[in-house]
Amino acid sequence: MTKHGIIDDFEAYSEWRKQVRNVIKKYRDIAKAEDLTNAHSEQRLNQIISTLNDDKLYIAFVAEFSRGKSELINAIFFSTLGKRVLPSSAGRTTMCPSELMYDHDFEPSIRLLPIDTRSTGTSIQEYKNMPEEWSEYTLDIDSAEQISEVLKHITEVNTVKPGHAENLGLHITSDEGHEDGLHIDENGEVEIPRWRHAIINFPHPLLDKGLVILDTPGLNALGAEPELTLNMLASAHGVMFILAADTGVTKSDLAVWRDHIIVGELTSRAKGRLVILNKIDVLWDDLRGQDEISDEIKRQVKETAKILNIDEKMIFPVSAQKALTAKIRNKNKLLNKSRILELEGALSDMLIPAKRDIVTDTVKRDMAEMNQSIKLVIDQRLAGVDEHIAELDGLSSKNVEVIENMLLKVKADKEHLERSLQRFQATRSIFTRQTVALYQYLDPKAMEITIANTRKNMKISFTSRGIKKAMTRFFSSVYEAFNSAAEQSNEIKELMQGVYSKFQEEHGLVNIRPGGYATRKYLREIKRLEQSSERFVKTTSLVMLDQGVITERFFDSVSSRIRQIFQKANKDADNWLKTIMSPMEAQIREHQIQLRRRLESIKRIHKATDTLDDRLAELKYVRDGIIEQGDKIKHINRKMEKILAKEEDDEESRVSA
Ligand SMILES: Nc1nc2c(ncn2[C@@H]2O[C@H](COP(=O)(O)OP(=O)(O)O)[C@@H](O)[C@H]2O)c(=O)[nH]1
Ligand SMILES: [Mg+2]
Repeated sequence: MTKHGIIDDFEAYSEWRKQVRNVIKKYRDIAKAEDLTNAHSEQRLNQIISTLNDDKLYIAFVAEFSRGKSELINAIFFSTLGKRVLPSSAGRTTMCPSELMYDHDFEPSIRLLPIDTRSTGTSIQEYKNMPEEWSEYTLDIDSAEQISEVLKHITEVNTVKPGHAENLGLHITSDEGHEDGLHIDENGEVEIPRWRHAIINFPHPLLDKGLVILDTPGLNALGAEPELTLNMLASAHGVMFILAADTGVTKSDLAVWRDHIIVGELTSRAKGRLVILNKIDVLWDDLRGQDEISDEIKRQVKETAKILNIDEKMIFPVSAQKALTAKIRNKNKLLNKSRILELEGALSDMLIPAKRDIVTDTVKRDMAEMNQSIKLVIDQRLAGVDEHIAELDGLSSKNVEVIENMLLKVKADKEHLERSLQRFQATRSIFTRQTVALYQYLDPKAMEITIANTRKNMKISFTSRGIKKAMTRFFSSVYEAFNSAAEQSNEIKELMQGVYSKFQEEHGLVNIRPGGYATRKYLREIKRLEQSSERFVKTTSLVMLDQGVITERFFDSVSSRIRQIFQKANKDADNWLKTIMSPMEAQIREHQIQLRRRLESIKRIHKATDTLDDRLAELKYVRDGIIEQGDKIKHINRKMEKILAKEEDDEESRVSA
C-alpha cells in the first residue's frame, strides 16, 4: 500500500479537533440544561465551537517560476486523484496565485479575479466578499479530464500595451536575471496574466478538513502583489521555498528568498519554513552509481545551505515529478527514490504539532474563562442556600416574633437590592457614554479618512522621502487611535470595577474582577506592518517608487490589513463590553431569585403551611442539586483535559508502532 505521510497525520489531527469540538458541545449542552449559562456565555461557547469548525491550516509554496511548485503540490496532496491536477509543464504555467481550499457551502469550482481589478486599489481579501467580480467555472469532480481542462484557466494571458501593464503595477524589465519579468515582444506588446487571483474550491478530503494551499507564480507576481507577502505568506502556517537541482540558486531565487521569505520570518511570529531542492531526478544517471549520485545531492544541499545561510537539515532534496508518478502507479521503489516521504514527514512534524498547540492553548484559555464564570454562579447559588439554611437552623422554635423579624429583614434586603439596582441603572448610562467614546477611537470611518489622506500625501511626492513621511504619519495616527482606545477601555474597566466592588460589599456576593480590553495583539500586528513598510521604502528601487503604481498597491495592502485590524478590534470591543457586564447581570439575577426563595419559605413557615423541617429538607435537596451541577461540569472538564492532552498519547503510540 502506498503511504501518504502528511495525509494520515493531517487526518489524525482533524479527528482530534473533531473530538475537542464535540466535548465542548457537550459542555455547552450540560451548562445550558443546568441553567448555568446566560445569553453571552452561550454565544461565547458557540463561537469557540465555530472557530474549531473552520479552523484552517495554510501552506504556501513560493519560488521562482518553473521550479516545480505545482508539480510538488500535485505529488504531495493530489496523487490520490490518479492524475496531475494543477497544470505543470515547461515554461510559465501558473500565471496567477491560486488558493486551493474547500468550502462545502459552494459547488466545486474555480473562481478567477480579472487582472484589471488591480487598478482599483481594492485588495484580494476585500474582493473575496464581492462574488460578482469573479468569473466562475464549475468543476466536474467525476472527471479528472474536465478538472485539469478547467484549471488551465490559471495559465491564461492577455497581450497588452506596455503602458497598460505599467498602470496595473506590473513591472516591465529588461533585466535578464529577472527570469519571469515582463518583456516587450516584437510588436511592442507584453503578455500579462489574465487573472489576478484564483480560488479553487475542490472537494478533496484534506481541503475539506481545513487545509488551504497557496500556489504562487514567481518573483514578478510576488513583487507586484504585496498583499501576498504581507498577508498571505505572513499568516501561513508553513512556507515552502522551492529550488531546482538543474538551475541551482539563481539571482531570482535569491530575490524571492530575501524579499518574500526572510521578510515574513523577521516580522511575524516564527513559523514553519522548509527549503526544497526539487528535480533531483535530473542527477539520476544509470552510468553513475547510487553513491556517486547521493554524493552529488549532498554537495548541492551543502552549497544551498551555505548560500541561503541556513542549516542543511532544513533542506529537502526531492523529485516531485517522480513522486507523483510513483504514487499514481504504486511504485514503492521509485517513491523512496523520490525522497518525497522525508519531506512530507518533516512537513507534518513541523505543522501539525504547532497547530495542535495553538488549538490547545486557545481552547484552554477560553474554557478557563468559561469555567470561572460558571463556578461563580455555582458558588453564589451555594452561598445563598447555605445562608438560608443557617438562618432557618437558628430558628429553634417557631417563635412568631423571630419569624416576623426575619421576614422584615428579608424584605429590607430586597428593597436594598432594588435601590442598588436603580443605582446600577444610573451607572449603566455612564457606561454607555464611555463605550460610545471607545467606539469613536475605533471608528472605521475615521480610519478611512486617514487612509485617504495618506494616499493624497503620497501622491504629492513619490520619492522615498515623501513616501516615508506619509507612512510615518499614517502609522502614528493608527497608533494613536489604539492608544486612546486602550486608555478609554481602562477607564471603563475602572468604572465597572468600582460598581462591582460596591455591589459585592453591600450584598455579600462573590468577588468578580473584570478583565481588560487587550490591545497588545493589534499593536504587535501594526508594528509588523510598519516594519514591512519601512523595508519596502528602503528596498524598492527609485524607478519603481517613482512609478507610483507599485507604491499605491503596496499601500493598498497595508491599508486593507489595517482595515481588517479595525474590524477585528471593533468586534473584540463588542465582546469585551458584554463580558464586563454580563457577570454583574447574572449575579443580580441569581441574587433576586434567592431573595425571593427566602421570602417565600419564611412566609410559608409564618403561615404554618410548612414545618421548619420540611423547609430544611427541601433546602438540603436544593443544595445537593447544586453540588451535582458542579460535579457534572467537573466531569466534562476532566474529559476535555484528557482529549486536549491526547497529543502525547498519540506520539507514544506512534513511537511504539
Ligand atoms: N525533471 C523534473 N522536472 C520537474 C520536476 N518537477 C517539476 N518539473 C518540471 O518543471 C516544469 C515546471 O513545473 P511546474 O510545476 O509548472 O513549476 P512551477 O512554475 O514552479 O509551478 C515542468 O515542466 C515540470 O514537468 C521534477 O521533480 N523533476
Ligand atoms: Mg505552477
